[in-house]
Amino acid sequence: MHSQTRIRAAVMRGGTSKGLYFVAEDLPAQGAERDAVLLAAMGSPDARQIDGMGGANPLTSKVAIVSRATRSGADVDYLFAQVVVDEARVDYGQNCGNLLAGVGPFAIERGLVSASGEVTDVGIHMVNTGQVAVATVQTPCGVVRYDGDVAIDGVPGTAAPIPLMFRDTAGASCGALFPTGQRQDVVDGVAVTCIDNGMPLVLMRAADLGITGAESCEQLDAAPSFQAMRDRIEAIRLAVGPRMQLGDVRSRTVPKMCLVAPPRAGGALATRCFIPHRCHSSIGVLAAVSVATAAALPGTVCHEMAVVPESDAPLLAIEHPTGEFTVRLALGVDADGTTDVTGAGLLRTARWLFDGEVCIPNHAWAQGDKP
Ligand code: NQM
Repeated sequence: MHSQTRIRAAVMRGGTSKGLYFVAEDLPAQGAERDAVLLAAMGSPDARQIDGMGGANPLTSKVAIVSRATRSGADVDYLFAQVVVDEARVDYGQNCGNLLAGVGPFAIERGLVSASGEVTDVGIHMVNTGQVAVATVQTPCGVVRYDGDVAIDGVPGTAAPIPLMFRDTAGASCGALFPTGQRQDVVDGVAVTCIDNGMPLVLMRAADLGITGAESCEQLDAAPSFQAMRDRIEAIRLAVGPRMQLGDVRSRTVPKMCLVAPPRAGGALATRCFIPHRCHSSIGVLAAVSVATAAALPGTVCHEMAVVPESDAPLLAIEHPTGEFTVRLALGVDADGTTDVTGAGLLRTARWLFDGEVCIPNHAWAQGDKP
């Protein structure tokens, strides 16, 4: 009798994240068993994830579960799972726009979508929140192309471009773009903007927390002198969770916390994001879309300090610890004359790294329940 069960999986880099990609039917159905399998696959809970495929960081402990679309207007369903590194917990309460970049290529490689010429548009239903994103994959001669000349900050070298387009992401998780009903609130004496344009975020001015916003992730994560600031950020997060319609967020991965400062490198705004407890080495995709949205809209904590080009489709370079992330916003004007963000586009790359089977110890399954 084998002591491990093999499950077909690919390892891909999607944008600035990395994770395991599965076809849904290769995994147990949704529930405790699937979670146990994903935890065993990644090696959680363990800060080093030494007994699994995870990379001991939230950005490399991610899973994409892909299947044929269950709704019109999309080709595939993509369910994102954040496998918590040091807790026995799998969180489905957020999207990941970085792993999203790998979903189009994965769907074509696995035959869920047919390549359709030089480029193939893949409509991806983001099951976690219900919106459809469109990814454009390079498919010369019907084969996914990974090499190319596009560089994204946070990833060495260059690769083929994968443009991603989002619409209707406002309020994806919280029910409204500004879920507290205001563009600014004061929590624990700090002015915050709670926003959700695809990712629930709490924006705070770095200066209001006594820092410049140019600090490194290492400093922000570990320096004893910043412990009081980290505790304060978490206290604000716990306080705003229910007001953002997210309930008790003590053991959730959202909202993310984002410190903003005036741009230092010619971009629109400087950021340091906590996801939600560790500093992101760059910035999440939908986090960048949400930050850009806050920068463009009057009344938020960052609008005044942001440099936003005059245009109905401005390009905003969101600065982060390892460079910048450019988002193109589509702006419209509501019936009442207020500016509205109607969509966003950006460029990512992805790479197929490994194709094979991940081996799951039999103890991950309840006895007799193996697939
Ligand atoms: O915001 C990290 C990442 C993400 C999520 C996180 C993401 C997004 O960089 O869409 O991509 O915020 O946990 O992969």
